Amino acid sequence: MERPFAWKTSRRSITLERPLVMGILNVTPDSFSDGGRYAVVDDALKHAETMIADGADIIDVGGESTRPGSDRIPLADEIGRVLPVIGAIAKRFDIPISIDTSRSEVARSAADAGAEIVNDISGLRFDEKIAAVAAGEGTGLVLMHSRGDFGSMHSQPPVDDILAEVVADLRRAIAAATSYGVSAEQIVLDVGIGFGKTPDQNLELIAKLDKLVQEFHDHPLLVGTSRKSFIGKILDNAPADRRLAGSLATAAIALWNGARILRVHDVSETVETLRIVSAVRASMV
Ligand code: 7PJ
Repeated sequence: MERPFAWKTSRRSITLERPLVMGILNVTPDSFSDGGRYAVVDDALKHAETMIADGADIIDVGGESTRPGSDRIPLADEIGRVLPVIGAIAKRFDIPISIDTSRSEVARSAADAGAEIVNDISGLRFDEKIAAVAAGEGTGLVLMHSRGDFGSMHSQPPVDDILAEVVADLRRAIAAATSYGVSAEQIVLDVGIGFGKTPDQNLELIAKLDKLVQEFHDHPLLVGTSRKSFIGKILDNAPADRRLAGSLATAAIALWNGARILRVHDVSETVETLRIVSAVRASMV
């Protein structure tokens, strides 16, 4: 029996009775415009508006790329990129905003500017004080599984039993969050597709997601497969802009296997996919 959940953030309680779509909003310097701050914020607002119209439930704002080969950017640059965008979205729309960061200073500023969820791809490994921010501000907290440090995240030697490793590491992350006073209702877990896993292990985690749902029955699961390279690998090395069908297939399977929140680039297509999966699911009873 699947339990309906609610996710406690600093601004509301988000119901998880139906699957939610988290729309990805990357805020990186715009190489096509003159790079002015106004252009960046304006583009981000338009993108957010489109995703909301398409049915996004949460907007995930990120200023630092964690893709393979990316370098860390200075803290001030990360804050400078995301803060104006978060402020502008929070002022214009009543939609939960999450900040994709693994730095507590960014998390705190973002929360002050209106972000109500902190999405930490390091699961508190890079900066444990993220948990202090989540506890103090009452934000939602996504603890994602990853391996290695920022530079070595995508080149980790594979482990034998990825499921066991994810379970053990997420348990540790929950314990760390709890020790700072973060409550269970604030915490959402994520297997971290593409972070320190082989392509086959990414597939295995999606296939066996139901085991993690059972294991962590107190916490909703978020999954992000959108346009990731393991999809391209199966599809004859399709580039990121040819991975939509693959992304939708994995979103459908993740939902079927118990994921509650899907983090995606293509919101309208994902919303339609999830509606169909939910309809089939509902006909089982
Ligand atoms: C994820 C993320 C993910 C969560 C990124 C990309 C890489 N946050 N941030 N889960 N991936 N929670 O989007 O390709 O899978 S950045």
